[in-house]
Amino acid sequence: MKQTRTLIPTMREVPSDADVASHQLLLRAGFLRQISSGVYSFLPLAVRVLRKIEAVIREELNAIEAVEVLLPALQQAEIWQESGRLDAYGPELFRLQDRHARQFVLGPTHEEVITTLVRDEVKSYKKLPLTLYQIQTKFRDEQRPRFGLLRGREFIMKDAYSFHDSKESLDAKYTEMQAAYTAIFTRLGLDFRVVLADGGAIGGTDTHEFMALSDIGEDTIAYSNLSTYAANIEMATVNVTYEKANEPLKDMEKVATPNQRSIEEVSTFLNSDTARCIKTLLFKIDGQLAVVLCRGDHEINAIKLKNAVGASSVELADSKDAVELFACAFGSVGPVKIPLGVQVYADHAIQSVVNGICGANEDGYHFINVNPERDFEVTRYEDLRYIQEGDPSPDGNGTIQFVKGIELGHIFKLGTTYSEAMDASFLDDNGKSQPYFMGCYGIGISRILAAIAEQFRDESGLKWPKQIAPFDIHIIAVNTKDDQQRELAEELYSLLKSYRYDVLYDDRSDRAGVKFADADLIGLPVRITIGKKAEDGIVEVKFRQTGESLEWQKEEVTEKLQAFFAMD
Ligand code: 9G3
Repeated sequence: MKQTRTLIPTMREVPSDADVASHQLLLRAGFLRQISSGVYSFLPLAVRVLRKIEAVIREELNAIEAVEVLLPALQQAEIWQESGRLDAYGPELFRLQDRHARQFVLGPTHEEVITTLVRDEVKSYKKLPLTLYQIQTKFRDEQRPRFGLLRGREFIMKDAYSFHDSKESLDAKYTEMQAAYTAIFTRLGLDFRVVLADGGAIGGTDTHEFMALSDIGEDTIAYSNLSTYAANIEMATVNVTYEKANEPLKDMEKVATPNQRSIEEVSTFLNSDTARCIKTLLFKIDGQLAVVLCRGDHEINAIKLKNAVGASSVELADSKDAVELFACAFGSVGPVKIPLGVQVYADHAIQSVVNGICGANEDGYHFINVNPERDFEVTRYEDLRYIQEGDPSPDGNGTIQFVKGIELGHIFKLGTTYSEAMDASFLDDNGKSQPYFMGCYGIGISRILAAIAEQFRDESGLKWPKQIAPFDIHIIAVNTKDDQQRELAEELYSLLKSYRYDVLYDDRSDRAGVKFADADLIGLPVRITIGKKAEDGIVEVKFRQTGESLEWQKEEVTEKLQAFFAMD
């Protein structure tokens, strides 16, 4: 490709609204342009990278007998009504009407569409298992689109759905898919971790996320420093045996704590420490008010609470609920003498509190020497707190560290949740109607583009791994007015194309400095510069990943390039 014939609008200046380095570079290197918040145009260089990423994904999915389809983005609301999700999702779901005022949504995902298709076309166990996938644009009206492609409102996803006649068949496919994802992310050159995850609104039992490590990742991964344990902090289980302090129980006392609100203030005021405090939170669990306790030095994880009590909705109560129920402000609420019928859920660590401190349900007062069971009831003890750095790893091996990650893939075992909701079933070998067991598996393709740009860059620009670079080689003639330089550049350009390399030839008449700066920004793996030494048939070769520069005779270029691209 000649640069004068394509569209690579590089920019010197750093776009002010680009909030992460990868997004700045993708804009400056002429890969992307934003047309509205969270909506982007992919320019030629970006399309070439997307196609190479998609090729790796297709290879690995086809290898596990997944079959490609292409489903509509425009989905009639009726099937979302059937699955019960039309009202479950709020403003994030793009809704529209057709000319006859019929309701549609722009697909944020495709469980409803694919289940409807398979329900109509696959009725016998003989046709199972069946895994269908697509590479398709998704629409989600994010409240705060940010970080460029990492959180957009229109993005490209590979989504796969598998249908099975048994849990065992689903388990087998899930394992295959997990291995295929590991192969994909490894081949893409990403530094990633597979982590245990929470299924979120979509439910399902096991689910794993594939996280690219990055400081700008929105997810926090809790991993062991000594084992392969890694989990999204949302669901990382806490496996700690708490020692009860062996001090004698003292009589509970009410003490004045004027204007002391937070756990830190109260523990300091009482010359104690946060681990002796009992943090009391009010939650609405399926609309019902409940008291949730954790130690003062811990935080309640609402997702764990939701999963532990099997609720469909869990949210922090607001202060007026506190006043109504406890006649005091949030900061003074405690578990002692609470209104009858209010459930009390406590994190396991509460059992280790001896002579603790808690709110007295009276503004400006706290109880001291409070002891669980003696002074207050607990309905159930559960693992409700966020894991913390330094906690023992749940697998008993090593201690927990945190790292940030960008979620690039997420796989789920849905079981029969969807097929039952949509009455999607097959006839088993006894002729009995059974709901399919289903799995669903997503990869954020446009997100991968941004994650690779985030992981592979330096101060001068992008550094594409060679397996997915938009082009393999960048050819630059230093002075296009010099016949010898231009001729050698064009000779090499056609020679390398005949060797099936993807070649970008900078045939612009700009100054050499501009071309070099652009080449560093764009970040192709190999740059061949034809300059003064053209007369001796010598070219300069620079490798973008390492910055290494060499001089090659023009006759040895193809052989040496072959060696470079053959290395893994
Ligand atoms: C919606 C909206 C946003 C959503 C969903 C539905 C996320 C939704 C979860 C999934 C699950 C899997 C198949 C590929 C892998 C992920 N955001 N999810 O279901 F209506 Cl507005 O998409 N789907």
